[in-house]
Amino acid sequence: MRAPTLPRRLAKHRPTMPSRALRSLNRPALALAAGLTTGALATGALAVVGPEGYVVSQKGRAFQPGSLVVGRGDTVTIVNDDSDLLHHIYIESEAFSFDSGDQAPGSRTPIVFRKSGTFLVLCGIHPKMKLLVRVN
Ligand SMILES: [Cu+2]
Repeated sequence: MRAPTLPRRLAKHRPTMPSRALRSLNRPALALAAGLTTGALATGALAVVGPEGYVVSQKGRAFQPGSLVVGRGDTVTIVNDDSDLLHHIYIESEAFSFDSGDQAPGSRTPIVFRKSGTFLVLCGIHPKMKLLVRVN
């Protein structure tokens, strides 16, 4: 009984495979978009607040979290948790510019956000790395 059903199952599954792959590819982008409009920006979701202010990890060539909300004057400390990669963050905007220089593995880079606004933190080495910081 299994042999005749196999081709049908394959035929049924074949068209869903590309869309499933597509969906998983789009998931980070969708999650980021959702985070930008709701949760992450509103609450600063996964950012850890400690003695050095907010802590954002650089791990797997990505910022974790990818966005956060802080108050004016708050410190965001960027930690290079990629044990074998250099990072090099910078911010270029009219209100505020910043350049970390090379960030060795394990290094911690504090940034004090003194101006309100929304700032994009980029990595000069990995163009896909983006961190959005909204300063209220
Ligand atoms: Cu990088």
